[in-house]
Amino acid sequence: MALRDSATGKTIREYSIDELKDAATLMRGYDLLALHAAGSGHAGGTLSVMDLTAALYLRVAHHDPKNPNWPDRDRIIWSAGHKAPSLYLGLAFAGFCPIDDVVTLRKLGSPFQGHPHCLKLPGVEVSTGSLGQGLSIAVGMALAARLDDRSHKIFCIMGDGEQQEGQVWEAAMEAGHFHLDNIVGIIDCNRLQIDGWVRDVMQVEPLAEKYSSFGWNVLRIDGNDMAQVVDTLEKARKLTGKPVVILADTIKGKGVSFMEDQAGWHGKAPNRAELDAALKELGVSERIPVEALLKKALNFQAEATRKLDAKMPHFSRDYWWNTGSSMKVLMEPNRKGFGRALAECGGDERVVCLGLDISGSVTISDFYAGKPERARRWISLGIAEQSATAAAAGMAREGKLPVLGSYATFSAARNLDQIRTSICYGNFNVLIAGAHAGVSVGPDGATHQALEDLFAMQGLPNMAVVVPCDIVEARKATRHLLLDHIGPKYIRFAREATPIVTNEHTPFVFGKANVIRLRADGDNFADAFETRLASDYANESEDLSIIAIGPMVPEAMRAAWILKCEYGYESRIVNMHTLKPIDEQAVIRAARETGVVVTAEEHQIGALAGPVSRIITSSQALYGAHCITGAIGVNDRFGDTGAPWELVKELEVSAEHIAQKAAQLMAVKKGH
Ligand SMILES: Cc1ncc(C[n+]2csc(CCOP(=O)(O)OP(=O)(O)O)c2C)c(N)n1
Repeated sequence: MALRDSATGKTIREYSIDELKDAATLMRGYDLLALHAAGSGHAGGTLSVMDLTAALYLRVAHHDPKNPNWPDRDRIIWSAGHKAPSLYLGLAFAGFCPIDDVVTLRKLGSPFQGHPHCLKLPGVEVSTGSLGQGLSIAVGMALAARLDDRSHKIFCIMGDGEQQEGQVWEAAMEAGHFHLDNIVGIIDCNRLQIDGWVRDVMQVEPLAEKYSSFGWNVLRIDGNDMAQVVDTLEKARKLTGKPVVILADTIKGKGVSFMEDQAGWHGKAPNRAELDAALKELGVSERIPVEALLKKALNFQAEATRKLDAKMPHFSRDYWWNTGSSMKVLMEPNRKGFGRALAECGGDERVVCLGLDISGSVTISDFYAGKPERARRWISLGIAEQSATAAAAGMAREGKLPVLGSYATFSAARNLDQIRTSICYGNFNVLIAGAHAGVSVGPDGATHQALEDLFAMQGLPNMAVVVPCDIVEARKATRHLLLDHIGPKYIRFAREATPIVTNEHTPFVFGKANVIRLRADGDNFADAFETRLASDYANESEDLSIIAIGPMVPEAMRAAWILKCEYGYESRIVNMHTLKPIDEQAVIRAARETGVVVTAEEHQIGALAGPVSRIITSSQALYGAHCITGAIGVNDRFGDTGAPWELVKELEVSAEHIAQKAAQLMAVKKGH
């Protein structure tokens, strides 16, 4: 029986099947409430897996909430990290943490991060979020248990779409090879993934035959039938000689009729009306203190906001986006510029877009939306970034123009060796989109925030790297890279809406920076600036330069406004949209003509600061010249869970931080 007192070995509480059913229903209610309070999260998959969660945490697994690191506890790994709220509710109902606290889900500073973080919450075994890694971790834990002569079990919860990741099968082979009978894999077979039905995106069945041929015991059950779930988990504990996998057939969105079997509810949170309807249908409206918990969430948020604002650099007034009556700006996500360009240029018969099960939100699906004649050239490869990358190389070798994209962590990090060896080494013509990059994917948390991708991409020979500053530039850059640039190419963009600061007439020349100058503030933020190609720009002997990439360009423009209003300083903003090949002349001129250079990147410091520093320190044209430099970016830390604009502040990549740094450097310059 679960829930043990690790000191005495006694069972803390015995749950009957009916009590477990009831707990699972209540957990579903708390889950939806937490998602509603967060405003984001994964409803479908957390509901489908809730019966398994309740059975595991409250009855089958041996663990002690008072002693989360008890060496003989069973380990539960959530390879499907996006189902984190189910994990949190399993822990909370078992007594590891207060149930009410889960309502702070996905808020800045909450231990209930968008994806599980083992350093933030006791009872979370490992941090997950990048699909396909959990079973390998289970293999490692199982081998360690064997070396230590311990008899605990390692449960690993996965999704059926997740089975598309090749790493799952490497781990399955290892577990079979080593006869790791201390592993119990659990697959939440709800038959849906993000882009639709698993069978349509990339068939994974027959899973029973696959696991069995890899040397596993296979048990197939109705994963929403509590009696079967408990029976099977208890049986799995006892089987010896081979690892066990439980194929649990479930319904995505289980328990809420309008969410059941709906792909659209994969990554969505209910609004208030939907929450009320769901709680009513679950029959838990009266059992959950909804209003009190929503108030708790609001208070938690208010405190997080207060702390964050206290940490921000302060000026004589508020310059934040759209807070004043003038300098108004429109915002749209850069990713939409990528999608628009694919829609416009996709008529070229060589273009082939590869789906990685996140097609709508990265906008790659715009390529074929409303254009059935392109359906043949839209090829879904499922959640399999590594194979897709090498497949793209194969297509390029045959004269195609492949495009692939996902969260930048998955399209430019997980598959790095494939990009390096299969694509770049052969100089193949492949366009890779690093979507949702930087902090813009906020509440998903650090696992999903690519803050390192540019190091690798710009470090690869033959690779061109472009980081557009807004939706308009993203469209121009995509068009250029796709049709005019031959070779490996990487475009990086954000998910959140960011300011639109260029227009159709703004120059965009690959490899050539733009210089942006504040002319006069007015009603419209973008109109207050003038932009020229850096090579056409005549020196105005500004006080300082800010060299920026991507969404940091609008921040740099806002910093220039702050610096002008607060100190009277004139700033030269250099939009270095093409990070590689970098415009060396624009850097040399900024350093020589202004003597102060601040770099600004929404990335670990160095992707931009590194090349700029190299140019400043090693260009003959600057020998003997004075230049004071500073860098704004993420300072050697992981991201966090929080709203995107909160993270801009938390990770110190706002205009205010740029302005503060520039003012410090100006004080040094004046002291010379
Ligand atoms: C390596 C990786 N690629 C892509 C994603 C984005 N992603 C999150 S959930 C998901 C779909 C998962 O489908 P499935 O395993 O069937 O889970 P369920 O439907 O039960 O939520 C994807 C593609 C990710 N988290 N990790």
